[in-house]
Amino acid sequence: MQAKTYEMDTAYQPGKIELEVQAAWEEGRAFKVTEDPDREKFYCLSMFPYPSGKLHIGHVRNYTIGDVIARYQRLQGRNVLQPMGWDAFGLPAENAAIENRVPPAEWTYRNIDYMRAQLKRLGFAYDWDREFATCGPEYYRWEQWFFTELYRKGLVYKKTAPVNWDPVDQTVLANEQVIDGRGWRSGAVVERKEIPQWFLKITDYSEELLEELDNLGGWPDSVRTMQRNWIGRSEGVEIDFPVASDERLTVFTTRPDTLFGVSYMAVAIEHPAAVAAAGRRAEVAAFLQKYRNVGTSEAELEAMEKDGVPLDMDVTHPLTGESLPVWVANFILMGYGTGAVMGVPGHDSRDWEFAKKHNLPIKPVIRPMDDAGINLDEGAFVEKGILENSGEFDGLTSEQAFAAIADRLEGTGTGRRKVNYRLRDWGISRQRYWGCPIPVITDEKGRSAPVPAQELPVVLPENVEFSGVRSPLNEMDDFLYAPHPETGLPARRETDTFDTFFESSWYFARFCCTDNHDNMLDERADYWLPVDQYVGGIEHAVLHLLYSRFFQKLMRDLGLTPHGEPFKNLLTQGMVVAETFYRDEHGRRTYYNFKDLEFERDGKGRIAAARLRADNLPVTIGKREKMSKSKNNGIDPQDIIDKYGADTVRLFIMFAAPPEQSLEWSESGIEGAYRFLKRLWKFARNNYRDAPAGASAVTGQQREVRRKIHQTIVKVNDDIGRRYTFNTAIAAVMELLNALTRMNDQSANAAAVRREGLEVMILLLSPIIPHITDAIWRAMGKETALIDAGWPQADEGALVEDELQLVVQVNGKKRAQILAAPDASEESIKTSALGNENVQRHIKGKTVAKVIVVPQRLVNIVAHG
Ligand code: ANZ
Repeated sequence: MQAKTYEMDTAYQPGKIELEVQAAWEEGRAFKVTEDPDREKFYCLSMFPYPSGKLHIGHVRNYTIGDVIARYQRLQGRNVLQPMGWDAFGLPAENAAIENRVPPAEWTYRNIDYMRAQLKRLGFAYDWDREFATCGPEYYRWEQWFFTELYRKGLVYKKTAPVNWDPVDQTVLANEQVIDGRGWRSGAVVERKEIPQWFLKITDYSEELLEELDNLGGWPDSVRTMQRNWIGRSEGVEIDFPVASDERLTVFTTRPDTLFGVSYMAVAIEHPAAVAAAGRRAEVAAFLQKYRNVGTSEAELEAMEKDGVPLDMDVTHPLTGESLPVWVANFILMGYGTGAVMGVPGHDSRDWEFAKKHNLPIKPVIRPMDDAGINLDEGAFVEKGILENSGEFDGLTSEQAFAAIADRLEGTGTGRRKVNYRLRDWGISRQRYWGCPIPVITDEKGRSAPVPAQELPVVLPENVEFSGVRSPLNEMDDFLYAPHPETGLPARRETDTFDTFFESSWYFARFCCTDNHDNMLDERADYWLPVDQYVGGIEHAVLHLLYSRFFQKLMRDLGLTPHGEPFKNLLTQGMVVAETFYRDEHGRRTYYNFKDLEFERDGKGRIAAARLRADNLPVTIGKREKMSKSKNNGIDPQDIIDKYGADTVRLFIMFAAPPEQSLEWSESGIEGAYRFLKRLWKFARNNYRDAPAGASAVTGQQREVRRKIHQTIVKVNDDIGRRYTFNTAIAAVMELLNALTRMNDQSANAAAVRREGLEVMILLLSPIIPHITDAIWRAMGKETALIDAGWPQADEGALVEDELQLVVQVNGKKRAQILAAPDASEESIKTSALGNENVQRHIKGKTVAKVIVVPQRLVNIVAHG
């Protein structure tokens, strides 16, 4: 791109210059990239948005951070890819469709158009040629194809799983549509219903997903820990408790050392033993009925009162031969381990609660290492310790006993060591319309088959009457019926769609080759992947990031890419918080938005009091909280852009806090950012015209300011490139602007220093405030476009301190300090040290035997009397 000089306007007019600069980028296709094997690549990606309607402040923060990193990397000379797209399937489109009677597709595309314009207005350096929405068949056909490949590899299976069922609307509800246990529209009590659904075998990858976390050094530790906990690897033992002649009840335990403390067994309500007993005993049947509709999240189970009833069966302890009762209990998960546990009330809190409630024996078998007394009447002792009441195992530590008991059980064939994972296979079926159709056909006899590749995509009909009660697909015969691809019998298409996490699990790879209509990925993905910097919200720490890692491994194992991990570095940005304002009236709290309030501020610009404009009466100032609809403390970023321009918003966001911390929204902060841009503009206007080149002969203050310019380069480079502390980088440039402005020397040399300073500030700030810097750069008559001008290099010569202070010692005692140029000769330093007045006094009448110069530090004079 050719730069051209023009006169700078007197006033800073962000609205005008930002649109001009954006038009120039667009015309020059400034952010379009292609693969270049000779250049180091940098793939910078921000989590793509759901097109909900308009950008919220969280998006703006996320995308500004990503854009600053991308632009910085480009100035470093890297070949930078920064794409953008739309995570476009999902429930809100269906809800909006019901409310406004527009098809979800129409609503979605309209939102995309609006939000795209907003992103462009913010000046993000995206390669827009790669844009796609996941609801487009050219995108989702590849995930359908991918699914059918996984199907063939045996990584997909069907099994029944519970859903929320609304008995009035006769439909499945998403978790968000269940409010206090009732359907959001009908108000009916929601039931749990088991229906067949599709699953991906993510558990085949548990070990790899866990192990490779160790290599993700560019991820926050907190995210890696969350993933580790989610995968939840447990080493334990499976133990068989004989029931009758050849039946047995198997449990999984991580504490085989407590085996002698078992006083009962407990099974989940879905466990076959419980189901069988329910057929025989009404009490059991009633219990299962009672808990059938209760949620099964671990947190819910943990919080519930521990309830249970005895079954009509006993088991035998494999080591003591003792007979133990079997109960069904509401806190056992069918989906974990074997769905059955051995109850050890002395050493497990849940078991203790249960035993207390049902009067089961509590037996101590572990005592503390330090022999501290324990009281099992007050609670379980859950730590590891020394075994007691455990026969021949008495006296062993818990660790020793784990091994000894596991060996014994393995030896007698009544148990085996086992590693369990908390991670479950991924249920990908959603009973929703606005999603990617699952490409499966099932014939009259219930035989399912994947849709053959040449018949893909299975296109989701977009022009639908949407009532919201049931997926419209169920009424569309054209969509529904097709012959079975293998048996040829009449068959029906799957009407469920993929979980929308399916689309977001591989979009980052598709950005590398959006225009390939013959393959899901090609060699361009080999070039760009992995993503070098991923930026997004911490709320995606577990699912999205885990599924993406899983998909990357699947793509690798299908031979689509050599890379096994998708994201090399991960930055999770903090939230945006703001004050809340409310009134409590009639037992209800009403929150008020900034827009509707008048403020009184203290000397520091902080809000001291607030009144509602409508009635001019005070409102209470609440805590700072995450901007949200429920607290009514959001601001619309568009209002701020319209008023101050994109650069002010970008500068405020990057200046107010380091990216991972929460950012406090403040109007005065915005105004501060705006004032800085006006000062920068003014300084530029006074100094942008050609100045005499080369400022080598500078002296005194000029030299100091020049040193500051180059120190700022070093600092900003470290702050942006390594530490990601953009706020301190900006602060350093603000100081530099102050120093440059203060230098009111009118000489040609000083003008050259100011002009050099201006050029450096423009380059250093250009990733953050790309419009104003671009406009000034062009006014300066630069030949190369700013985005390709290259990051400034500090001039080592300018960095050198003028004179160094050397300590002068006489016989080991400090007697003086002298100044010397860093490259001063040893002789001149000696002469200067010996000539010092105070030194003279101390060597008076003595013979100088030796003068030792430690370069740049000290001079030691040895003198004898
Ligand atoms: C006996 C025991 C004694 C246990 C003791 C703990 C402490 P993690 O670490 O999560 O793998 N458990 C096993 N399967 C379960 C299920 N389906 N639902 C609920 N609880 C289940 O924990 C494994 C422990 O959780 C197992 O070890 C079992 O209780 C329980 F002093 O067995 B333990």
